[in-house]
Amino acid sequence: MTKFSLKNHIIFITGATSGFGKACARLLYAHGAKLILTGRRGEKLRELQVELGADRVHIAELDVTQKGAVEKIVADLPSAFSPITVLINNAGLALGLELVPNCSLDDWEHVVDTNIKGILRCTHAILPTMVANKSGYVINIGSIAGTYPYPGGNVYGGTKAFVKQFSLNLRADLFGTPIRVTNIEPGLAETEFSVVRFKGDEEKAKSIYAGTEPILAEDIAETVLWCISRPAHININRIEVMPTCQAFSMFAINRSLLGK
Ligand code: NDP
Ligand code: 8X3
Repeated sequence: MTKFSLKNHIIFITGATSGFGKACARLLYAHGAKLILTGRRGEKLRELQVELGADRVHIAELDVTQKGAVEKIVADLPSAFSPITVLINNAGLALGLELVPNCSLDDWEHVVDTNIKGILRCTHAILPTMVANKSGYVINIGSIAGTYPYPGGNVYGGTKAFVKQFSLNLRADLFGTPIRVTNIEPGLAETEFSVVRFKGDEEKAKSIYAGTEPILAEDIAETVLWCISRPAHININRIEVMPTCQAFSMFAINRSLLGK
């Protein structure tokens, strides 16, 4: 089978320093794309640029919580890396797994600033050029946590529900244009996600995946590639991806209330 070519694509990835974003960078590069790789950790970006080669990789340190930062990166792009044809809104995080009464407001705000406002900032900065060029694709990385509640998911799940609905609403607003929008919603996946969630506690992070065969970052990169390689008349709205070892559970029922 011939390899799907992304030769004519310039792909902007947020959170390319790790996990899904890094795996997307490797796979999409292998298919011929030019990449704009972003994240806060400049050293990781430079390593990836050295690994892949600077001819088709532009890197830019970006903290998506910073207003105006994306606009500056886009304005400063070398002409060979413009216009952006695919935006992968991947940067995101969860902080903690505490129940609501025990959560930190600072953590909540950080997660909202990254997972919601980060996507808004990138989309607002990059989408208008796609519309003007009548060409483009926005891929958002949501989560099963945006559909299925679980104890400790609270604000993280709320942000991913936002990402899901925003993705669908983008489709509604882009009706009549050829711009495509997809929300990819992974389940249990082993990346740096849990180390970040548990604030550097590697043992606790490891315990999340113990005895499981989780999604790998490369699996999500393949999903992203599959979406981009659909013909132009096909839009994948949402994809929910779980490892086979994960499924749904019963509703919780409190049976201790009788007679109280
Ligand atoms: P990782 O922690 O491995 O990667 C997260 C990436 O996001 C890093 O590259 C990090 O880069 C970047 N990032 C975090 N905060 C910011 C910020 N403020 N500005 C810019 N970049 C930032 O986790 P995953 O690869 O698993 O996560 C990627 C996405 O997938 C997230 O949106 C996550 O919510 C989602 N997801 C993850 C699942 C999982 O189980 N792993 C399942 C479902 C969805 P840096 O630190 O260098 O800034
Ligand atoms: C990450 C998956 O189940 O840890 O989005 O929320 S989960």
